[in-house]
Amino acid sequence: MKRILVTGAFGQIGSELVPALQNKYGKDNVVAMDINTPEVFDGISERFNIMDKQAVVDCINKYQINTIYHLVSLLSARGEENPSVTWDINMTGLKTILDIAVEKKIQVFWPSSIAAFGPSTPKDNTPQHTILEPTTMYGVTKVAGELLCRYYSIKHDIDIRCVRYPGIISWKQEPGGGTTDYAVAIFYEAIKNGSYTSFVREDTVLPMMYMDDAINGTINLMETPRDQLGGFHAYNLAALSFSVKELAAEINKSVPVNVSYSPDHRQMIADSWPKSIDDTSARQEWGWSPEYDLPKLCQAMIENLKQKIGS
Ligand code: AKB
Repeated sequence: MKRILVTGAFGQIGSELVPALQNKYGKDNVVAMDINTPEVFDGISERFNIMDKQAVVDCINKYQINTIYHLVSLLSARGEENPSVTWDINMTGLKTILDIAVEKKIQVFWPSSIAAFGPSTPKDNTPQHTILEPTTMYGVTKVAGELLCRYYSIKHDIDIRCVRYPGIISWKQEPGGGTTDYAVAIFYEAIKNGSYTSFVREDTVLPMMYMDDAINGTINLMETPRDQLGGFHAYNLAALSFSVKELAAEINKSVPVNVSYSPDHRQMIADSWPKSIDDTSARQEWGWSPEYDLPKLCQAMIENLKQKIGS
């Protein structure tokens, strides 16, 4: 029986992962933890700071947790506002979880990101094994986190699963503090105002993924028998890549949107990341296969957001 803890449960990914896990394993077997929790939530929630190790230990003991999805993280753009805090939250939180996982033999999921790559990484069809020289503190914590997970999985033989998410596009919860946030914000602004000012250039191409694919892939990876995987990998995960101009053109087919461009400091971060990803290992080892292409993604975003915010 799985007894699951999701940290960062009310962020962009957690808000959709928690209901998916509740559906699969039952509401009584999923604990949603975050530093802020909503007043109304259909399930078990716990509110504490990931830096409070005793609170993490108490929660794991209280619910006899055997699986953790550790999602707490400051993202790339916000991370640059206070790199020191970003290091502390992203790395101390992960180390706390890994230390407890060793003691209690807990299975762990931890998200890395395309932010682990940097300007010296090959930009097209970026290989699984390649140069990891990021230029953001968020990226530094992703590379260090991957290495820490690898170390713990070898040294202590704990079961850690890890993917490098691209930008995730979703409608339930807005992302906060990421560089790829423009690819979500454009939908909100198109529906609300018919116009959007992009903080990256129109020719900026980044790897992206619809949330449903991210959730299905994450749960599938965690469900794959360990001996089927070729040792520890932070798996490259691709779905689609497009420029802001191409995204705007696709949205324009159903919702008129006038896009202007005013690149800011986030352009440099976007320029340091790959344009497309080679995810052969994930496809071969655990059957990763995304369903959403650009038209399907835009249709899902527009239909759901129109219902959510009205138009
Ligand atoms: C960000 O933009 O910082 C994140 C990421 C790619 O990890 N969405």
